[in-house]
Amino acid sequence: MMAEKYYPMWKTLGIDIEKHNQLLNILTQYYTSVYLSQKNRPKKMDYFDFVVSEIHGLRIQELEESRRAGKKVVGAFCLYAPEELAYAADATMVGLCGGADFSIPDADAVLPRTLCPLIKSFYGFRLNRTCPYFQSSDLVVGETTCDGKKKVYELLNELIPTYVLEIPHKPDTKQGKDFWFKELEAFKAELEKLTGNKITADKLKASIELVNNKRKALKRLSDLRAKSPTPISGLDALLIMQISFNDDVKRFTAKVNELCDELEERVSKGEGVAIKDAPKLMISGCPMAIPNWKLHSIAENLGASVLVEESCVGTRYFTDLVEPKGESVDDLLWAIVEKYSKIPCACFTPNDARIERVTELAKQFNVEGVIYYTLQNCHDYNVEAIKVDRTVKVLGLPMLKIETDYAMGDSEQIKTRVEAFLEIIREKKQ
Ligand code: BJ8
Repeated sequence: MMAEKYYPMWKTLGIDIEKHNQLLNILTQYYTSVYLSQKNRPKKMDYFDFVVSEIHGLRIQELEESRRAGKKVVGAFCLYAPEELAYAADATMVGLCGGADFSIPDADAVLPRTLCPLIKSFYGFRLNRTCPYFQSSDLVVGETTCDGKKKVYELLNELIPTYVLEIPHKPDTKQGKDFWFKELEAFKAELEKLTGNKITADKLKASIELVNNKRKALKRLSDLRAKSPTPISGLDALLIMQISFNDDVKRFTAKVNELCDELEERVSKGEGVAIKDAPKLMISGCPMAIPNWKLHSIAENLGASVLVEESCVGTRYFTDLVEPKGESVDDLLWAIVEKYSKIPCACFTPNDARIERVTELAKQFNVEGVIYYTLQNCHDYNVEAIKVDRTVKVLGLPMLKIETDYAMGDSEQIKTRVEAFLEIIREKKQ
């Protein structure tokens, strides 16, 4: 990216240009070494490479142009932020930065050190003004999923208007659904106030279709990864999922479908990316926001093939669609309630849906091992590993639990552990 041409825009947004340049240099080098060194990538990945190269440039320019035309931008961190409502209010929803170690020292100056890196990372990005998505957002929408996020949103609200959705922790019960319906009504009113636009049934129907189409395209991509040989690397598929939270929805959906056309051709010709007999893995656990590519990169460089992510940056996002059973705004809100209450996040109790999901995915993708990925100090995912491990054992598969942060300091140690894990899978195969 030619960074200089964006300086005036970044300055207007209040970005710390010098610090931001440091971030861009790190990202460019990391991306080049992790992504551009891969062999035999699908040609249609060109688009996604381009999006990454312009993720702080052209995409922000688009958002700023839309803001000048009167549209609002709503930033979010969680799958529980109902993007259908934002689009129905003619706002744009974007994912905010929270996947890099870069901003953590700034957060550490304020927050307790023993917090999950995702939380520290996003708070640090707002403090150090190097995330243009934060700087472009008119409103941030948070959620009461885990305690760490919930409390840090209070502090974030001192820096940028932050609306917090209260999430029922038993979302699949009647009380949970009734509660969530009321929260959606309140959020709808908040969005109407922010944008000055009324959310009508027609608008909501259109936005549900818009987002459903995105989810369908991602599901199509995911299903193609189950083919043998798999036509795309886990790293590339992860990148597409990560970009899905920032790119324009319509364009992104079209580009994912174009990529899937190419992958279908690859499948019909028996062309794949993984080496023959590569151990087939599922990664299950905490979300991996851009540029968190550490685990995929280690596993695939050691000859494994990551076929599926049971994660919010993965199957939890696209497995279910919003399926309206009526035409009124209330009917459509209830359809959103139903869909969102099926997201199996470890913040919920009990979270049996996740256990079922892991089982289904292990079978669909015929995986030979599961790497359980948890961020440090994420109690929900850390504790839920015990139940997932039991389930994976019943399936007769090995599981490796990796607890890590965003720093690269433990890469060698993780590499050694993944190497030993892949050896177990290879021996089992023989
Ligand atoms: S729906 S997984 S995106 S909350 S890793 S910040 S849980 S301490 S991110 Fe998540 Fe929504 Fe759930 Fe998905 Fe807290 Fe854990 Fe950190 Fe986490």
